[in-house]
Amino acid sequence: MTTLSYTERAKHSASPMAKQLLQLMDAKKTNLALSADVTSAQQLLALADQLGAEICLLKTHIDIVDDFSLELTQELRRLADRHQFLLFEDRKFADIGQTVKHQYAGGIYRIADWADMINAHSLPGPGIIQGLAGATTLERGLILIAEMSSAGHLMNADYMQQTLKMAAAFPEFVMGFITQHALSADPQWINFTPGIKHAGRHDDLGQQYTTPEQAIIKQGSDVVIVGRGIISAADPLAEARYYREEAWRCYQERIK
Ligand code: S5P
Repeated sequence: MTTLSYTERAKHSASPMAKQLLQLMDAKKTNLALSADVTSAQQLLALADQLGAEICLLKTHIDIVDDFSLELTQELRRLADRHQFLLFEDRKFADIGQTVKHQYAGGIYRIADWADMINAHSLPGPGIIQGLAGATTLERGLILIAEMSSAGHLMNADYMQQTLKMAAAFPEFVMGFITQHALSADPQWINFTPGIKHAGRHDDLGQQYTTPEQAIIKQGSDVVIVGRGIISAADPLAEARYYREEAWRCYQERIK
């Protein structure tokens, strides 16, 4: 794990989108990502507007929105610009390059047009990265899924190290990893960690939770991704502020 600040690390990164996120986190003083897992456009926009000032990233599952339209994505972009956060579509691509190219740039969702970053499984091999990288000429970033939060996943230590190697071949496009712990001390890689909650150890469907402190200080995570811990709370804004302050305090302590 690295003890450099995000701004220092931006200098080590070959990925323009990683640089942008690292600089944004220090400038805005937030390393909190909101997982806005809601099923209506109105709920998604309301969360983005209400919590936008607290977060560096809004993570979407655009395909769970019942009343999806391209206007929704345009509205999200406007809110991202207004509140200064980036958009991360959690699409978890997992196919051959030729297929993911179309899934990313085309179809109903046209993800490449509006999402700053997306994620993908490394399982199919490097062709998936080449397919995604070649799908758009816009400045975009890719996060590789190295280690999941769910109980019983199949990603062992060897899989994680192979994922790291795969990323190293595409440093301009790959920003880092979805992971529960830092995979290397190399400061260029951003570690994004879902499965974060201060109370409650798991849900009924295999999700396992860890705290911001455990993730950031002990495991070397850089961006904590919080979903139900915020959006299911009685007061989502108060809860988002709590996670923001706690995650920022942990980052400050780590780089001290
Ligand atoms: O390993 C993972 C990877 C991801 S991207 N575990 C996860 O939970 N996620 C996503 O993070 C998941 O799809 C969901 O959108 C979010 C966690 O939500 P929460 O409500 O459990 O915080």
